[in-house]
Amino acid sequence: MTHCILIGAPVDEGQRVPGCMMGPSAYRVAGLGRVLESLGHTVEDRGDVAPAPPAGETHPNSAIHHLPEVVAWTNALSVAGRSAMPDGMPIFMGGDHSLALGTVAGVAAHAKAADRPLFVIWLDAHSDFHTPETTTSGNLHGTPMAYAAGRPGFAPFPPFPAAVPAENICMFGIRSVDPAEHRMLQETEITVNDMRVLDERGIVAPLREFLDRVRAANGLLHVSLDVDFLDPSIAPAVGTTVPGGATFREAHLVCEILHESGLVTSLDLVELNPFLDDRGRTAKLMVDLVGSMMGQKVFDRRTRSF
Ligand code: B3U
Ligand code: MN
Ligand code: MN
Repeated sequence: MTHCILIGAPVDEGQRVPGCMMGPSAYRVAGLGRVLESLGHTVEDRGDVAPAPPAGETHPNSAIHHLPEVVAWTNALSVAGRSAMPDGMPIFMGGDHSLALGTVAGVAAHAKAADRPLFVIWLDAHSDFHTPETTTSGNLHGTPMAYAAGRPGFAPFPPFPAAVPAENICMFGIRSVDPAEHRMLQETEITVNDMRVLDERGIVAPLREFLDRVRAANGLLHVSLDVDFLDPSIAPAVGTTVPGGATFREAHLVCEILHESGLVTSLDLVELNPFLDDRGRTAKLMVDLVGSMMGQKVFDRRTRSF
């Protein structure tokens, strides 16, 4: 039984398609809390985080938009994440992926204080490995993984508490990487399980390899689930759809294996744009996936087998 702490992060400023601010409400309406309680967990909804007024930071890269707002969210979500970690498992209901600048920072600060290594699984079509210097879209939702990995170039942001070592980062589902991200990723030891890898090897073996490393290191595990990890045919409610995503069955399998590992200690749900949804279908699928990650199963193989 886990104490689940729901934290709303209605961040919309990290990209340009308005609507992610409605994400936390959609998760509540779709019954995220009820599903978790039905699985035997306790649920505490801490409401939506309110950032401080933006302070006016600037950056020489003129493509960047809403920098002061995203810095303010980063500070507020980092505090919310750090203070939730000792009490249970924070589930951050986004909000676009720029919210992970703050959530991973908060979780990393906690991991440092607890003297435990932090591991991150990035379930996403994109690597989100730009820095404010390299982004050409100016959308800061394309930067949080580079911030957490300790890449230089994040001067307007607070210093990241304890960079996540490259060997502790694993990306799944990647199928859209910009040239600058590609160059930077090739300089690191980050595991990039792009769609080519998943098509050839399946999703189970690479996931188990990573989870074995987390277990061996007694690590904390942060999962960042971007809606666009999923194929747009099953999850249309996202601003940047990329064809060729994870299927319904692959996504549930990932979540079930994450549950069985018992290793997940924090979770981001990002990029849901309810304004683009088809009668709540994507919101409901995301809630179902969290259910699988928290113990929902069709058949309990520990007690009976076919
Ligand atoms: N890499 C591109 C596209 C992108 C990243 N994350 C999303 N889209 N959702 C960029 O804008 O940085
Ligand atoms: Mn993303
Ligand atoms: Mn994405």
